[in-house]
Amino acid sequence: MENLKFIVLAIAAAMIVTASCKPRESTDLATTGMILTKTSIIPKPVSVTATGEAFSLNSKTAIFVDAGSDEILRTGQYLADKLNATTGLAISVNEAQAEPGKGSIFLTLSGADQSLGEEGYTLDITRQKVKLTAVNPAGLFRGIQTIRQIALKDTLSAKGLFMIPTGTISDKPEYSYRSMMLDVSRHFFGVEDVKQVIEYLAFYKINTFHMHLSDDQGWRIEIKSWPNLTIHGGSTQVGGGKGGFYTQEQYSDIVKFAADRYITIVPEIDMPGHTNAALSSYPELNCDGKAPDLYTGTTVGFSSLCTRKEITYQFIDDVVREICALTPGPFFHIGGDESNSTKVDDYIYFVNRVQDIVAKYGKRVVGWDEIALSTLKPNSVAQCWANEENAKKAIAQGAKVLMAPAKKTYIDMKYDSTTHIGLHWAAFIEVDDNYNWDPASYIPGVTKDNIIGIEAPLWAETISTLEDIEYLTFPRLPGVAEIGWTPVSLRNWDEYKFRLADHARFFEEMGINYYKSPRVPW
Ligand code: IFG
Repeated sequence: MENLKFIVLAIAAAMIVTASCKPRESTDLATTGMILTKTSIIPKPVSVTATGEAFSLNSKTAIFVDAGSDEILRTGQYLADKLNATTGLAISVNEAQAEPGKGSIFLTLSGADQSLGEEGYTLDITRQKVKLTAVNPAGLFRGIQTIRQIALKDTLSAKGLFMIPTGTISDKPEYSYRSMMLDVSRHFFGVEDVKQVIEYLAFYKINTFHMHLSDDQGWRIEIKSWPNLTIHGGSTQVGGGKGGFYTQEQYSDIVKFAADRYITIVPEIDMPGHTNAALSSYPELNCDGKAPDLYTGTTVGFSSLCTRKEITYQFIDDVVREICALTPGPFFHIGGDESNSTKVDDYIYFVNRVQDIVAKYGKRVVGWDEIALSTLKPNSVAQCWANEENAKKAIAQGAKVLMAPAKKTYIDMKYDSTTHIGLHWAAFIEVDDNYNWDPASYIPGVTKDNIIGIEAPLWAETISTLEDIEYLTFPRLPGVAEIGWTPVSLRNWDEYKFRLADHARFFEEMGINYYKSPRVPW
């Protein structure tokens, strides 16, 4: 009897959603008729064609994946776990022996549109089934985030029915490097907090997580050949708290957690400036052989490694070697910012040598834009944060630029003068300020071809908890994700703000402590 009742209910639900079968161009999927389920996908997909019906996600739904791939099976399980957590259903994951039938969600690499590239995907939703096709498992994972954003609770959910509006989505990113940085030096954040941040990044199709692992106030990654870096250099933080650090095992755990979400870790060892924690750990690293005290303030620019001492380069070689051995991603970030206590010639000499060390361990150099003063390796990346001339110097040398202009992307900036945490030396950055710009036209002479991507740095002078991270990160991060993913021709604040307002449901479902900006029509 239960079964019959369920079937009648499911048919009724599908009938209610009258089919306006004429496909119509739409920025989102939406059903028509009695139940209006409109989706608000962020980042906005490149192409969405709605057909106005609904796929009923319910207790009969099953996920099928290409057979024979543990990686795709794991990706399917990720989707099942997320949908089951949201819906309370118990959706199973199965290896498809043939094309799955009615009521299935099918993840497959066969028949993919190759033009969608590494992370692109196609989502075909009919009343009968949902088919997610991609060239790579990474594309399947990005498409899964779209499914998560359109499988919405609605009036029928109490009865275990979730209507996914039908249509076709074809999607791929504008930029290949879409990133957030977390400063874990000024204040240390443990593995669980870092994993939670990575989980948020996955939901918005961000694919890179830059960890600022060392600075004046703390060294946060165990280096076995220089143990005092963490024993001493990791023992405090801004304000004098107990600090902390990641063992190499914990760092590897973070790297794997990120990789399972197709997110690349970019480790940063900031040098030659921002190095008081290292200098305090080893007297021999200092030009005068004397180790300074640990530092728990927030001024910058006072420290420098001793650029003309050979032991400095032995130290860097050991550090870079050990971290690169734990980092599968292609990038190593050498910092290079605010080396105000390093003579320019010494700085240039230093950065040239450090680039050779990073290249020796098979990684591409990333550095803050000042590194453009040196002779950049052809495949290096200058992270534009403060000096537009440096960005031009970098591209003149054939390097790429990672756009992170402080006035637009620094999410440690206060939203406005009333924000209880954050800084405002660059600007107050409200949600619309953070969204309303185009990396490809921000600096005259720096065009889309010069730009590898975009990053939102979160510096930690004034934050010390996951709630603080969430408050400054949301709701600005979704906008940064959209700038990195969606063609600028499809972006418009007056349309985006309504989609962002609809994402409050996700922030609340995920327990995110977000800032309810007055600029957003929540
Ligand atoms: N600039 C410093 C950071 C941090 C930041 C706070 C860069 C590259 C100001 N360097 O941004 O260490 O102090 O907003």
